[in-house]
Amino acid sequence: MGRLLSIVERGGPRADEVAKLAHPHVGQAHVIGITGPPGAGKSTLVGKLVAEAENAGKRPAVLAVDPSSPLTGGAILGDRVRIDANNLEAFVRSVATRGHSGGLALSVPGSVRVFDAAGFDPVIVETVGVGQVEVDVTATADTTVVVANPGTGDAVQANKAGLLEVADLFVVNKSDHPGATDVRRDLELMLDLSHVSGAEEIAGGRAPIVMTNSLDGDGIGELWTEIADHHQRLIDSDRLVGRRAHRLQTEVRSRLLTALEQATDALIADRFDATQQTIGESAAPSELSEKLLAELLSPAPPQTEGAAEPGA
Ligand SMILES: Nc1nc2c(ncn2[C@@H]2O[C@H](COP(=O)(O)OP(=O)(O)O)[C@@H](O)[C@H]2O)c(=O)[nH]1
Ligand SMILES: [Mg+2]
Repeated sequence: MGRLLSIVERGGPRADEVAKLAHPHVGQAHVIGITGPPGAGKSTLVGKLVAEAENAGKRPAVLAVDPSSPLTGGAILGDRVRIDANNLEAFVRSVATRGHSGGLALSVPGSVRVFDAAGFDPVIVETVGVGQVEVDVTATADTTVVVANPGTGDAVQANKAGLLEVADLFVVNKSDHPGATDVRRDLELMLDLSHVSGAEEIAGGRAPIVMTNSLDGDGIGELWTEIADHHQRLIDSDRLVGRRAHRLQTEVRSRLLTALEQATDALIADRFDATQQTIGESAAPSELSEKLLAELLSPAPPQTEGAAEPGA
């Protein structure tokens, strides 16, 4: 598993090969996204959720997308196979966001695919909900849980980061802190005022809010039940299919954007100077980009091999 995930994280043709092999075997895993600001207690919460899933007879895997180093940061360290009392194995993989930039949008769905094909269920993806990439990644989960914690104006931050819209469930973690009920009230107010009910259309209601203490496990059972209920509602209402179609579309879009970016860089390196000479020194940026875009989008010239064929 570790080697497969490394291949996927590096990207390129070998990663595509792994994806092709895995693809026919996916679709069983419930993909759960856990997102929120650094320090909210996501990793601690995920640790407790893993235990809860194992107790329910599941075989969970965790992908922790952590901005700090995978070796030194966070509560979850490196690759680690946990063996619990029931002899079930949870696979934990942590990847740094550093040096990934666009690659993360490809490597995260790629890694989830490998876990899914290998029979892990649920697949829990922990991301820091700050950047657009992270929000995109999280939005591709079946069930998205947004974690807030007391004393940081988190409800407001979550609103700004666009996290209210993607949430299927809210967690106010660190319920042992005095400010926890205030955060809950802030969240309720903001959801009511913004007419955002979370990602799911709930008739006359909003996304559930669960209070947890990830240190002593208080509320984790309730959270697990809410997550399982959400999954069941997705299945019963046929919306799981729609979400997964959307996830596929998002991943293909990321691949196209990455390919276009690479092609653009190559074209600039090869053709910028020549194009400028053709148009003249006074070429405006709009003229240069128009000309280069035409080249970028024009069909590739016929292969010399094929062209030589008729005369041969
Ligand atoms: N008091 C309290 N501390 C918590 C709770 N959950 C996590 N923590 C602590 O908050 C800090 C950040 O936790 P971590 O899981 O690394 O947060 P992450 O950055 O969101 O993954 C750690 O020191 C945890 O021990 C909780 O429910 N109550
Ligand atoms: Mg963490």
